[in-house]
Amino acid sequence: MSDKTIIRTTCPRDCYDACGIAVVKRADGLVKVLGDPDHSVSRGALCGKCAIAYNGAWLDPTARVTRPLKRVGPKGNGQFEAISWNQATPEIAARFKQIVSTHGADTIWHAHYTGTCSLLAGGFPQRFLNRLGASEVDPDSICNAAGHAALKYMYGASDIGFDPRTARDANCILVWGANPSASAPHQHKHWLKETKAKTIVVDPVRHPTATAADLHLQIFPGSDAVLAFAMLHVLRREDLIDGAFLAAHTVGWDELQPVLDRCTPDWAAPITGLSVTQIAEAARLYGNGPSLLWLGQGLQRQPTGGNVFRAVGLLPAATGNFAKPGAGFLYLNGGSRRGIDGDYLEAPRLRRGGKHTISHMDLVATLSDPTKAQSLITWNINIAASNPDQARLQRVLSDERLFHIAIDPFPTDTTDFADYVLPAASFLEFDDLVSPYFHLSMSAQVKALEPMGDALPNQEIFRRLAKAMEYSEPELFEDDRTALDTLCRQVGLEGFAGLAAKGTVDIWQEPVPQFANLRFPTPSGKIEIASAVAEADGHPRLPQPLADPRPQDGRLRLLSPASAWLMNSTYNCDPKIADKLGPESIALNPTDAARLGLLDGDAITATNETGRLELRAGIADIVPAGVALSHKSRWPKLSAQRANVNALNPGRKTDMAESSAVHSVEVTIRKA
Ligand SMILES: Nc1nc2c(c(=O)[nH]1)N[C@H]1C(S)=C(S)[C@@H](COP(=O)(O)OP(=O)(O)OC[C@H]3O[C@@H](n4cnc5c(=O)[nH]c(N)nc54)[C@H](O)[C@@H]3O)O[C@H]1N2
Ligand SMILES: Nc1nc2c(c(=O)[nH]1)N[C@H]1C(S)=C(S)[C@@H](COP(=O)(O)OP(=O)(O)OC[C@H]3O[C@@H](n4cnc5c(=O)[nH]c(N)nc54)[C@H](O)[C@@H]3O)O[C@H]1N2
Ligand code: SF4
Ligand SMILES: [Mo]
Repeated sequence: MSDKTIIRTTCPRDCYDACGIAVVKRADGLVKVLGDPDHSVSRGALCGKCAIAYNGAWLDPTARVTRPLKRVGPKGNGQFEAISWNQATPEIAARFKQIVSTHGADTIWHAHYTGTCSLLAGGFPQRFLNRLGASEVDPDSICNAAGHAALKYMYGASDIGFDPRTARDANCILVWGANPSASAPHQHKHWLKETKAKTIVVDPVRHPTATAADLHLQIFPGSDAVLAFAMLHVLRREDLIDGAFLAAHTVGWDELQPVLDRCTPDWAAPITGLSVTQIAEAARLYGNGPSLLWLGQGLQRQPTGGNVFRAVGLLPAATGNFAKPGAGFLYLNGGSRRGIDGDYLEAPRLRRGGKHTISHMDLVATLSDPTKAQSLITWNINIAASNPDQARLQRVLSDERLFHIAIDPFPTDTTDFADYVLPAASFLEFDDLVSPYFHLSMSAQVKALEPMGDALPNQEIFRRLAKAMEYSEPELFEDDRTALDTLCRQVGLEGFAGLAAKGTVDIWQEPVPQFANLRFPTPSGKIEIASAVAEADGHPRLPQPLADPRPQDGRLRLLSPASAWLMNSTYNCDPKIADKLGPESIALNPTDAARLGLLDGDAITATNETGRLELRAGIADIVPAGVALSHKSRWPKLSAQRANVNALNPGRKTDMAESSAVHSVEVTIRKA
């Protein structure tokens, strides 16, 4: 008998990669979490952060929440006593029942997002929350809702992307406002390296993917619509437009012509901070298709992020980059495209009344109003680290009046504020399914270890809450295996056991062309360059060649995108990850540093009307003059200031879908 077993599973983080994992368990109890050598994405190596944290904090009972906890100290202090599930769920249910009868179920809010993107642990809890009648903080409003809204106006869908395998057929890959080197490490390392296509990156930050590209356009943030219009101007001038495609499959191209006439590269260059030559070169490379366009989520976190997406989204329409190999755009590939039935998973029919929803940008105001909010359930989320207006959020979470349940595998800043903390099992500890949002595949998350202590998967926690509430609808109690088999059948697989044996399967044998039948799910069935629906919603009929005004009075525009060593705020509690991160820093252009009299390593204070943060200056020309960079979402409680970069984020909304415009934050920097 072998002295080790290997269990194949999948990483369910909110990551483009969805790596295959091999968990090696030795007879002496030693566990190693490694990249699956046979998996087409991971190819034997996890990313740096997971290689550390999955073998560190995730396996360390002292780093985890392992028992249900009840608060004994003031909110925010993280003082709890361990209790049993048999005590926790009836006490929570009694309080929920009281709130429902006195204030209404809609004063119970729940916020959830990226903790795990596996289907059951990410979706099944909605069955209970629907039955309860709880109100929801719109998850996408902290991340990518503006881009979804814009693409729906134009293409009718935002979750149908190109099939990444078709990169072999592309002549050009344009990565616009995404940073695969951090947010999709294996696409950076393999997918982009192995293509014969010319690669272009449009990003204010010279990150490793930008450095490796054939052409990097280091654009000033918030001016992307101007660049897109100038590229279209060049494409039209040089006869690289697909007129037949435009005539057959789009509406509104004609209306755009007078605008395009004036959008010359000469006009765009000073606004974007790019040269005329760079703009023309990008247009020519993209025009020499077939071309792929990767629309990053960072790109739309701008005050006019919806407009930016409509403007950049014109490029594949004008060049006919659809329905053929090597062509298309990708924002993300959603589950429904594979046949996953979201209504089955989340059972919205269990809701009796209407559903109240707010944007994350309105969370602080809503929680501050007792007529609107009596209770908060946070699961799969760490709002005290990830959300804007951090100081005010911490204050409202400190209010004894707000009955707060937090569910997490780790003791985060958010769980510190809760009345009850419920221990979530980690992805290594239960079966589930992963529907990757880059590749068109399906993967099994397979239980490799027993849950730590009393921890339970989210879905089981909500089953227990449903029982304590004395609910009786069978959907609330459906077991994991039945649900997993049902979901597998929806995507054409026999069942979970078969998928688990394989790990990952491609849904289609060959790459599927994007919008293969050239019918777009818009009202006209065509790509709506001019959109009456957008107009009816109060937006311009056409995309606009707009740019944000540059910061005034010496202020800098502060970008806070994904860090290569964190997954949002997750992993920060692992000491080895904390070492990799080092002191919280801010990258400044040498011109700005000289103007401010700063040397590399100086302590600085960043301030604005929302807050202040002490940081260490890192001087490098990876950002243009006028722009600063500090990566998102450290654990506030690990710093003396009890704050991270979101202390400076006012929670400004985008033009569409009330989403986060976090990359529009402006700060004044001074030597501390
Ligand atoms: N300044 C700034 N802020 C940002 C952004 C930015 O670009 N700049 N980006 C925004 C974006 S894009 C997003 S998506 C949000 C993300 O924000 P969040 O969704 O809050 O992401 P995390 O901070 O990682 O918190 C996820 C929590 O879920 C927990 N978790 C992991 N697995 C499980 C599980 O199985 N069950 C349960 N119950 N919990 C689990 C983790 O331990 C972690 O505490 O942050 C936003 N915040
Ligand atoms: N390692 C790691 N991976 C992650 C995450 C993480 O926190 N860490 N988070 C996950 C989540 S929730 C998400 S949503 C994705 C996000 O992953 P991405 O889609 O890559 O988004 P961001 O990291 O926010 O930003 C990407 C790039 O947008 C650039 N950018 C900012 N403003 C502008 C602008 O005005 N114009 C242009 N052209 N570019 C701009 C930033 O400089 C940054 O390099 O990553 C996921 N993967
Ligand atoms: S976070 Fe992404 S890159 Fe890292 S192991 Fe998970 S799927 Fe792979
Ligand atoms: Mo996100």
